[in-house]
Formats: sequence, C-alpha cells, structure tokens
Amino acid sequence: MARTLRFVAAISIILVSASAAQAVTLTFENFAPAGSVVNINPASPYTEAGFTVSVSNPLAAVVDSAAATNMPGNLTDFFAFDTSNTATLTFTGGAFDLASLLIGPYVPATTPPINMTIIGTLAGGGTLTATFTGLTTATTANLNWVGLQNVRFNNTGAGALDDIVVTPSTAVPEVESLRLLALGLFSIIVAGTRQRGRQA
Ligand SMILES: [Ca+2]
Ligand SMILES: [Ca+2]
Repeated sequence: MARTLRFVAAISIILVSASAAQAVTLTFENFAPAGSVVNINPASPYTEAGFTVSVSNPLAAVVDSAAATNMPGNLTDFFAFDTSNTATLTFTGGAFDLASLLIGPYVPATTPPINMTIIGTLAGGGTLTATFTGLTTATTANLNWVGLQNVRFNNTGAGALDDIVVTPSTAVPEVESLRLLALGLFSIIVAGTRQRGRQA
C-alpha cells in the first residue's frame, strides 16, 4: 500500500506542477521592422506565445517603437486598431486569465482622449465588462479576470494595446483528464492488490 501511496503522491505532484502555469506578457516586440508597421487583418491575425489577437477589419497594425505613429507614454512596440475595429484576444490552449494590460490612444490616427471598452467572455458562460474613459496616454488597466474564453476590445477613437499579462487558466481540469487520472489510479491500486495477493 505504501508503494501505491507513493504513486498517488507522485502523480499529484506532477498534476500540481503542470497546473501552476506561468504568466506571460504579450509585448508585440520585434514583429514590425524597425521604424515600420505590419498590417494585421482578419486573414492574418497576430500571434505571440500561443495567444492570438484577431481583428474584424483590416484597420489594425503592429507598430514599431521607431515608427512615425505612436502610443503616447509607451516607448516600445505595440498593437494599434481603428475605432471601427474590434480586436479579440484568444488562447490556443483554451481558457486563460487576464491580469492587466496597457491601453491608450493611437496618434495621430486619433486625437485623444479616447474611451476603451473591454469585454471578457467567460469560458463557463457570462461576460465581464470594463470601460476606461478619457485615455490620453498609455494607462495600465488592472482587470484580474480569470477563466476567459476570449476578450474583445473596442474604442471610441483609434486605440493601442501593449504588455498584455495573461496566464493559461488552471481553475478546472478537463473532465477527460480527471477520468484518465481516476482510471490510472484504479489500475495502480488493482496492480498493487494483485502483487500482494501473489506474495501472500
Ligand atoms: Ca511593447
Ligand atoms: Ca521594435
């Protein structure tokens, strides 16, 4: 039985360490050539670290820090999208958490201030909404949203995003994984019992 318990403990440790996912920051760095911009459109979304930023029309770009246009207050590369556009953040691995990000206007495409509305669709159903008004410069939006299926961004003027801090969700293991784990533990226990039976 001690051996079985060691197996269970080992599997538990593996599961816990696998679920302790690391936060990643989407920075948009080194995508656009120096001094330039790269168009982002519905056919070619932006991807970084397994996360995707897709758009509803072609009025979007990843902008290099040395380009003629900028996100005031942010000296690094960033993502820009028009007021008519909806930017949507998703994760290829499923649900994710969104801790914070940098939001602001994109100039001179727009004259600040702008407002930005962020809508999170929860993997378990329902939505979360946050609206930031009077944005004139890069501003940290602290959201701390968990268990998201996607997050949509809309602006009242051309807007910009950067430093999106996200983490793959760990809250609820997949039903299939739990079923396999239960099956695995059952097999180990049965094997242990048989072994003892033979030894007796
Ligand atoms: Ca950046
Ligand atoms: Ca750059």
